Amino acid sequence: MSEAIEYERIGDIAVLAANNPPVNALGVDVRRGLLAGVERAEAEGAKAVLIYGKGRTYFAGADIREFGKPPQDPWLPELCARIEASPLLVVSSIHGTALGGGLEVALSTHYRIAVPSAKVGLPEVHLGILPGAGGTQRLPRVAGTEAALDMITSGRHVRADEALKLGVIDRVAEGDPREIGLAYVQELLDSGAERRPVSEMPAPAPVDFDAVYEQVLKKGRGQISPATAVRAVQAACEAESFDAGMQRERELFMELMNSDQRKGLIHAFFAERAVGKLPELKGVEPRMLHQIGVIGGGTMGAGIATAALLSGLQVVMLEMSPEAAHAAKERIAGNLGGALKRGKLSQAQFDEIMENELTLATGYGALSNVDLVIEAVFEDMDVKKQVFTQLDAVCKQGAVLASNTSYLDINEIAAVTKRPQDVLGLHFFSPAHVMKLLEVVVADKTAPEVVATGFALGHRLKKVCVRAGVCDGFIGNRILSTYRTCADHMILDGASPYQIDKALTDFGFAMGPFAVADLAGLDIGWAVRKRKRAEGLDPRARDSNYADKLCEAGHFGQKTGKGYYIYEAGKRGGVPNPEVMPLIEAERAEKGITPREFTDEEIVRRYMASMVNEAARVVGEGIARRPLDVDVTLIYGYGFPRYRGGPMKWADLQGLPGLLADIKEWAKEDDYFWQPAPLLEQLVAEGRCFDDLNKEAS
Ligand code: T1G
Repeated sequence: MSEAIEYERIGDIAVLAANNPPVNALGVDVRRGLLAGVERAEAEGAKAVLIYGKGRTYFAGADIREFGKPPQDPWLPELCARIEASPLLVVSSIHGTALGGGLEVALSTHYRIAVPSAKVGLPEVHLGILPGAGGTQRLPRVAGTEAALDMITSGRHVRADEALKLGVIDRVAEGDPREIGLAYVQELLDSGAERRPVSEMPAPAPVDFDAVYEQVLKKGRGQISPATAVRAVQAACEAESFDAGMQRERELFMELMNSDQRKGLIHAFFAERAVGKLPELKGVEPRMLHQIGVIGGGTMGAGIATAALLSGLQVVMLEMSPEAAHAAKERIAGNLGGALKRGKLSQAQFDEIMENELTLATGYGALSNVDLVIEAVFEDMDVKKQVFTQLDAVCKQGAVLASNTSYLDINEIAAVTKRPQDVLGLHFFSPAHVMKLLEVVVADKTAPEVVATGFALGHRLKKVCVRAGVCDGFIGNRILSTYRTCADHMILDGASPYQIDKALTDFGFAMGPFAVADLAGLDIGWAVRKRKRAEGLDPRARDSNYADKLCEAGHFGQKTGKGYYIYEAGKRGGVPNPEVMPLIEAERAEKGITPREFTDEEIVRRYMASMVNEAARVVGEGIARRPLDVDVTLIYGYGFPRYRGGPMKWADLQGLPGLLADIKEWAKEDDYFWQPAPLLEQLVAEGRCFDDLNKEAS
């Protein structure tokens, strides 16, 4: 018997305990152990089988690491069918998270009990596939078609109490999964309970599947797995038999398994876990964090303070006047009010935080005992230097001094202190209590345990942390600046902001670059362009000024009601601002440019090639440790469609040689902007891809 499944007899009951840490994934050894265990129980004349998971959870799903490799017997659907067909009474006892294939195994058993904290779900659509071991056929039979469609297309985890109401599980009981499982099996045996093969239950009632399909497809914004899963559930209702439904599920599952979206989503799943694993942090202990200081209570500072308070940290909010401190407190209260409304916070917790966890201050002395400080003051190097000079004088030995700057040089900031080893960047994304990305910016002298402390703070704030080196814009903003410039070049050459935005939302971005600019504020881009002009632009750079004219007219986007789009109060989204194209046409004329047509395909190709090329530079220079760090940054901070896996995964799937060939072709028209990144040329020359670098680094 495989040690992945431990076999034990307790009287008439055979107990199969999964022992495959960390999450009892249904790898081939587990599947073989389950099959052998059921067969042994039958051969020995047991009356019932209890299946549960040791450690932290019941089966959390198929082993995702097996995807893309030749499948090994027994396949999960066949194993489920074999368990269900057993003449013995087969019962699951669930704790932790019974997800995907885990819930499908549970549904193939005849009864299901769970502890109150257990959750169940079929999250396969988040991996670009659909439940492929009978979940789309069995779940609707126990929970009904609507509930099954909701669970399968959303992939959400369902708590035990809701699962009980839906009929997904039969009993909820406090206690150890093994003990409550044995008691439940004995109760069933004593009462003469019958086997209950779900596959023999009546076919679920159909709904208007075409309407559901269209609605789910639209919501997927280009991701196809949820809508495809609707068709699998439809087969449960309409196929002439359970087996025919299973056949249809298998066909649709294989279609998705072979898709680029599955490759992209699986890559994203592992990348967001790998990104926090850095060899330089192995064995490095972060410093303790109980109280942090935040300097500057504007949108960013208040957001950072909110995230810290929600994580249980005490916060000292430093502002330069009592009025500003009070305004910061109001912003934080407003942010926490959102958590209150969503039920993430109770009123008592809200009051406790506002009365005891948050301290307002107007003097640096209040920061003398904090473990870490994050400054979120005006984006000006002189101002930052003044702040860090004060912090160096006031903060206790060992306090971590962090800047939230989005592009300024952390080395230069650290140099004004006597403790550069304690200085790093913690670049949050606005709103900081909502956006999950945190760039941990490591300066030349930042000590390893300070880096580890930055990651520990980020994880405590439930952020996805990415290590970044020091350069203008770190990882995300540096790449953004390049692909945004590419968009501006296409505007000058003939495309419109509205065509570009639509082409990129059709590609899967949540918003196009111009709608994003309106959201962030056109004054931010304006300040960057002015700064770069002041620093001295390369004469070969194609500078554009049409957007400056919008700002000079006071149009900063959503915050002024007008930018590339015009925004009406209470309405989502905006309509194109008719003042924009005349400004663009005037600049084209001024520059002697004859506009040309762009296809949506060319817009996406150029935009993505510029993103990948700059990302290759960022990886090549060590600003990002691996290509996957760029993927995670763009997915979590810049609305990159997750089902494409990030720009580097997308590039691998497209083929690097073709991208490099395009870049070289475009370099004939503009050899300043389109300079192939050395790393891209090297990988193409060696016949390698970005994922090879991820594997080498792990
Ligand atoms: N397969 C392989 N490894 C897995 C895994 C899985 N299903 N789930 C987690 N891991 C690894 C993960 O990479 C990490 O590894 C460690 O376990 C801890 O995970 C036929 C085909 C269960 C809620 O989609 O949602 O069944 O980094 O850091 O935050 O229809 O893991 O330590 O080396 O996430 O406590 C369906 C995916 C599969 C569940 C736990 N199942 N997993 O979260 O820990 S498809 C899923 C999760 C399927 C069938 C189809 C979460 C979790 P390492 P973690 P966590």
